Amino acid sequence: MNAIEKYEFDRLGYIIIPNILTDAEVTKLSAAIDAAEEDALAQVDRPPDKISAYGLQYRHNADKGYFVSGRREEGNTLVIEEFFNLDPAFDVLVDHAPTMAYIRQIVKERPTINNSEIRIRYPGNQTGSHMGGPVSWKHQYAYTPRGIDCMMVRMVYFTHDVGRDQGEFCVVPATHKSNMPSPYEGSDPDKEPGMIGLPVKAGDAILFTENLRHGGLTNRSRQTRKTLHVGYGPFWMKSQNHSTMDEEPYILPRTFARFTEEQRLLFRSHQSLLADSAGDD
Ligand SMILES: O=C(O)CCC(=O)C(=O)O
Repeated sequence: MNAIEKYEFDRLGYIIIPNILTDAEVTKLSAAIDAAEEDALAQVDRPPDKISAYGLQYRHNADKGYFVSGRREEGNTLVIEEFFNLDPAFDVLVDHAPTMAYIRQIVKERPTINNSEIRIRYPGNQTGSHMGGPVSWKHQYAYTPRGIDCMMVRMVYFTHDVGRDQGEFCVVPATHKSNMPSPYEGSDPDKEPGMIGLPVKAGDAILFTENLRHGGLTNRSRQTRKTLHVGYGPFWMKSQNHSTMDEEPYILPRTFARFTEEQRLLFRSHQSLLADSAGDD
C-alpha cells in the first residue's frame, strides 16, 4: 500500500486496486465461479437447512462445504458462502501476496479471513445500502497511534468488467468517519444522495472498510455480475458469513489439508489456536 493509497483509503474509506489479479488468475477464477454457480443452483429448490439471524434461507452442501442463498432469476442474487471449500481453484486467494500486503497495513492485529462469498447478481438486482456512521464494534474504522487500525475490511475481486449500469459496487465516500447514521429513508442505493458507483475492469479489486456505507447499484444490463468477496479482521473475530455468523471458521479438513501453514493461519482463530496448544500438552 503506497502513500497515496493509504491517504485515499483513510480519506474515502475505500480504494480501487487495478490489476491485482493476473490474466491467468482471472481466467481460472472466472471458470471456477461459473462451475460453483451451476453446482449451487442444483441446491436452491430444496427446503432450507438454515435460516440466518437476518432471515436469509441457506441450503448447505455438506459434501462440498458451502452454503447458498437466493436463486437465478431476474432481480435476484445467488450468494455462495464458504467458497474456499468448493474448489482448489480459489486457493490462490488465500495468502494472496498482493492482497496480504494491503491487509497487513490496515488490520493491525494478526489478520484472519472471516468471510468468503461468491456474489452472483442477475439483471435487475441491486444490493441495498448498509453501514456508514456509527456501526457495531466489529465493523469500526479507526486511526490510532498504530495508524489505520480497522476491524472488518473486505476485498471484492472482479473477474469481468463492470461498467456503468452493470450493477457497480457503490459507496458513499467518507461515511466511515460520519458521526451519524444515514438520515435518508430506505436503502435503495440508486436513490441515496452521495452514493457513487465504482466501474472496474477484470482483474481489479475494491478494498473497503465495513464502516463505509456501501451496496450495489441496480444491474440494468443483461450481463450477470459475478464477484468474489473476502473479508478480513483481527484473529479473534469469528465468521462473518451470514450462514455461519460468529461461529469458528468453517473449513473442511480436506481444504485445510491442502493449505500451506501460512494459509492455515488465516483460518486459525484465537479459539482454534488455544485448542491446538491444549492438544500439545
Ligand atoms: O457488491 C455488492 O453488490 C454489495 C456487496 C456488499 O455489500 C459487501 O461486500 O459487503
